[in-house]
Amino acid sequence: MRIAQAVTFIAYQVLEKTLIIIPTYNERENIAELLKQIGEIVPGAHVVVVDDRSPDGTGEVVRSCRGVGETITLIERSGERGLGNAYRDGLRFGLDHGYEVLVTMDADFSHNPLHLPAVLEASRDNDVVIGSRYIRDGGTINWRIRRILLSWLANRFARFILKLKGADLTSGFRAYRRTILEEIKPEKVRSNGYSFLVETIFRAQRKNARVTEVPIIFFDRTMGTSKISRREIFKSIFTLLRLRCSRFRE
Ligand SMILES: Nc1nc2c(ncn2[C@@H]2O[C@H](COP(=O)(O)OP(=O)(O)OP(=O)(O)O)[C@@H](O)[C@H]2O)c(=O)[nH]1
Ligand SMILES: [Mg+2]
Repeated sequence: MRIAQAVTFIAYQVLEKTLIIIPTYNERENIAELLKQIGEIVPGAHVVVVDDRSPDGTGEVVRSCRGVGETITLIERSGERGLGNAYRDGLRFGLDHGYEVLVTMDADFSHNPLHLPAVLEASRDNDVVIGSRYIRDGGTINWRIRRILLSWLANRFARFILKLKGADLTSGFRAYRRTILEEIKPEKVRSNGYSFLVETIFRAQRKNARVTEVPIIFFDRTMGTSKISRREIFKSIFTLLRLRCSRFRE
């Protein structure tokens, strides 16, 4: 299946300059295998790993992977750690290097690289594509009840407070066309955690972006450690309220 998909995508990848952005913090058990699979599934795509100087040596592992310096770039961030900061730097890198389609995905195999072809296909005529757990044919496997509830609540809350359209507004598996990112301007997205994802959709919707969802099956991580904290959850609630009250026009 993988090879068939790869062949289908070779022609497409030649036409569209695609960058896959992977934020990492302590993902040494996952990152090498993920990079290998991405290389097989979408051989024409480039990858940037945005690592926050993970203490477990994720950066070292990336440096030893095949393709580094050619199709794979490692950004080692300094300064304040955070998922939002990593997304911002990765997206900025993609815009500065002329990529047309910029994909974000997690390093822990929750986002199966086999979904990449469908996500990229949908990005041809959409500004933002969300890999969605909550539409027909999407789903979650292995998720603890606490995470299911949290995710459900976060989505409900975002839809209700910000009037956003979409079933899975907190999914980090996405593709953006460069034109919409140029309008949104990643550095203007202020959130620095998981709410970065909600804020980008909020801003995209304000720009009348074409947003679509494609189904994904989300696997809970089996290796490495979780970074979502109670503090992060409270910060996300605050972010939604901040966005609701904001009157920015950009
Ligand atoms: N660069 C960077 N990456 C991060 C940071 N926090 C999380 N990540 C990465 O962002 C992606 C999503 O984080 P996860 O920890 O998997 O978050 P989650 O999926 O909500 O929760 P779990 O899967 O239960 O851990 C993974 O690739 C992480 O390595 C951070 O502070 N900096
Ligand atoms: Mg995860």
